[in-house]
Amino acid sequence: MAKEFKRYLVTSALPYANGPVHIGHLAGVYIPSDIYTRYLRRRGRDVLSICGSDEHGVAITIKARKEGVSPKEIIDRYHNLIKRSFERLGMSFDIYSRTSSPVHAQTASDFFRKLYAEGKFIEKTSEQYYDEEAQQFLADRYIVGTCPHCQNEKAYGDQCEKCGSTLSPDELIAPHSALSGSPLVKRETKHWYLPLDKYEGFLREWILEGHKEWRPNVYGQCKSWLDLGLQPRAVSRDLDWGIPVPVEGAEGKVLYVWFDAPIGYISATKELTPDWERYWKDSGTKMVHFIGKDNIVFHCIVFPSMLKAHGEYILPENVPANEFLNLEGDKISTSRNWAVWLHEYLDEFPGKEDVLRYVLCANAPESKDNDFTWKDFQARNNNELVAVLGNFVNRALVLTQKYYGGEVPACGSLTDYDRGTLAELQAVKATLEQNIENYRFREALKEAMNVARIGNKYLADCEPWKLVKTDPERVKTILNIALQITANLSIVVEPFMPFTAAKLLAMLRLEPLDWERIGATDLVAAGHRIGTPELLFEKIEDDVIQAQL
Ligand code: B3M
Ligand code: ZN
Repeated sequence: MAKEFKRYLVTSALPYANGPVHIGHLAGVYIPSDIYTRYLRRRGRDVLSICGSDEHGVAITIKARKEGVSPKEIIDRYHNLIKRSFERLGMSFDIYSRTSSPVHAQTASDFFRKLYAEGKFIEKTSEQYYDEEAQQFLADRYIVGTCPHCQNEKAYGDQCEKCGSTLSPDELIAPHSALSGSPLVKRETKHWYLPLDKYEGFLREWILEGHKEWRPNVYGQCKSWLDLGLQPRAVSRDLDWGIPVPVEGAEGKVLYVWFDAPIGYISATKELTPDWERYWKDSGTKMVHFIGKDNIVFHCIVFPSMLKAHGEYILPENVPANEFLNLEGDKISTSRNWAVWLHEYLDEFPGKEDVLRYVLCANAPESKDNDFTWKDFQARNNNELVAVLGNFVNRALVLTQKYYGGEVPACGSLTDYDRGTLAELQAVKATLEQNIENYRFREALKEAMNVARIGNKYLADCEPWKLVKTDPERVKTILNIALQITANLSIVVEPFMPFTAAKLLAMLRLEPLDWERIGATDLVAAGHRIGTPELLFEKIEDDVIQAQL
């Protein structure tokens, strides 16, 4: 029996404030997260959606160095760009914060101090890579070398972007400095380590026994990590950009960005509500982390171990990580500027926010890497959004305007065909809910669009535009049913395409309808006057796609 939860805490991976958001981030993390959150709200659940910019880490200082500006300038530029472009896309976070905020510094420092005071860390002096030319220790992205798994020569000291595997600098082949290119020397330095090996038993029990329902790609990665055996992991770095390690003898050291960033979920919740502890510490909360597959180890192994070590916090109930989205058959890459940037899309395709939300959900890499192509974007817009959803709604509204001056006609006696259509409509709700509750958003979107398919088929089969001469009474029933189906669409599409849902309600001149009313056939009362029909979607022509290519 599924556990009953009193409230929901939905977190979305905090994008690095070192560049814009692209369609890979959206398909992997943010569209699924927003669908889930909007759905929970429509069902009247108590839900908080948390996000914000991840503003520490060497990805930012490398970018600042490359541009000859301060890291502060980089994070302010990209934090604002990302926040604004999420808003324009209709991402409905309850808060979009940032890890350079004072509340976060305090929260992360307190978290570290508690673990430190309770002896949860190992303090160890070791030899770390040092760049004598740049006069600084190197960590993570400051070290580049060849990935031992996939021979990618641009692998970083902490992660290989090509195959997604997590690395340590010693694993890299021919490591050298990303700053000066010079070979590396080793120098002694002290750091604090979280002994992940001590949490193997807990993680085996919690994940491998307790969460067999997690997505196979997530469960599988956790299992292979645990089977490989966990090592202590450094939670501090010799860097000057980040949160200072808040203990004696830690001058010049900051918290490792992957220790600090997940705590950003907690600090953002604190900024959002004084009630934050009810969400983070009460077992009645269902916490779900939306991330990409390269973040699985941090959200399923490292952060849960930190939370367990701290002792006061709940653990995530699910981590539905998506795989990667490629662009035109090639991996999306910020550094190679091979991406569709969200802010550029929004500028070039005004009014087409929902087209992007639709296509990225329909093609989401939920169980395997997937490809975004402009041809497919055009095809889905033209053959699904325009030809099915747009076409059906337009006919229902235009014919109501044309035959009844916009007044909803009364529904007469139903034929068997009508009853069959309405039965199909009534079957949507349960399937739609089941798919969303189980993070199957592609399937859920198909089910929502099924309502448009039902409506489109109904009108095509009944052909009211022919019948109106011979049997006007029958046409009233047909159009009344078509309008009820249109009203149903305004509910079911909202999590996926909020702008379209708003347009539908405006054209029907209705207030937002309750989720529980999906399948009802009395949503639009006879005699109600609808508004002026407008096209929900317009065809995208080849030349527009050519320009993108
Ligand atoms: N800043 C984003 C990434 O790895 C990383 C997520 C942090 S979530 C706490 O692409
Ligand atoms: Zn690799």
